[in-house]
Amino acid sequence: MNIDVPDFATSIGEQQRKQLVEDGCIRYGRCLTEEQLIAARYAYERTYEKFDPEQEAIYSLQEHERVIWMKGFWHEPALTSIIANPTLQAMARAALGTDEIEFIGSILRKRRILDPWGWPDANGWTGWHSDTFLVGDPATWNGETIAFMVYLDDTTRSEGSTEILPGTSRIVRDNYRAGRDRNEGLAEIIRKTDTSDEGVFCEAPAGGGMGINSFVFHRAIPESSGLIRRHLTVSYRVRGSKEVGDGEYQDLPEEVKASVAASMPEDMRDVL
Ligand SMILES: O=C(O)CCC(=O)C(=O)O
Repeated sequence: MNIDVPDFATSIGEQQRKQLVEDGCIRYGRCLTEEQLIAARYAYERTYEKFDPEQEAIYSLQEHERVIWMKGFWHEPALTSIIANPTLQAMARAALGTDEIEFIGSILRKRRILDPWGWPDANGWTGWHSDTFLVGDPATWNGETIAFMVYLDDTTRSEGSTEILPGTSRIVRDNYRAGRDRNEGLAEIIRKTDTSDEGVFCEAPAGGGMGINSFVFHRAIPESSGLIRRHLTVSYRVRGSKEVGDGEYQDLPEEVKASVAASMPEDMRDVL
């Protein structure tokens, strides 16, 4: 596995900072201890055990994916405490170019793996997209968002790791700032990548994962292992930036926020 940030890093080197800003993607080694990882896996399973698509807190983004927003697991400290993770926070500060960051929200995801699937099952959609919906108005733009997937199991291409399109973060960010069509100039890159095996795949060990900014083109690839890819996504933005992101943490009642804070060491709560 090609990892860009070593296990349990608490600071980010210049090379990695540049990669985060320019490529908009990083693969990191373990940031959870074995004990934290085991606790998180059981909390994940408890959360999905209660899965109910009718509940407000829990819904599905796509046919083959069940997404649980933080409202569905705020009472699980093994999951909420990951917001305080020193490696994630160091990478978020480097990616966003400031120490003044804030937590936006967190989700759990589970793919349905009842049958192998491929792009034809997605009505021909190749899956490529960026998350620019998370970025504020370019006129008042003062930041962007970074989302980390923390893997609960070793994740390779066989488990359908995310694939990114190198170079697209810079192109989409420049288009965005210049007020052009955000996807201008990407068709050729997508065409080439879709016909080659040369993609950049975000493989990482259990307790590690990957981070992507809001601009980089990425997609989830079909899995072949028949194993569920279990992960938690944790997102941050520049503090005080326009109301961007899912607004989900900000929407939680104060008593819930207090409980989330209580799951984190006191000196790591300033992202809340
Ligand atoms: O599940 C993945 O690998 C990609 C997730 C994704 O596309 C997104 O969060 O926008």
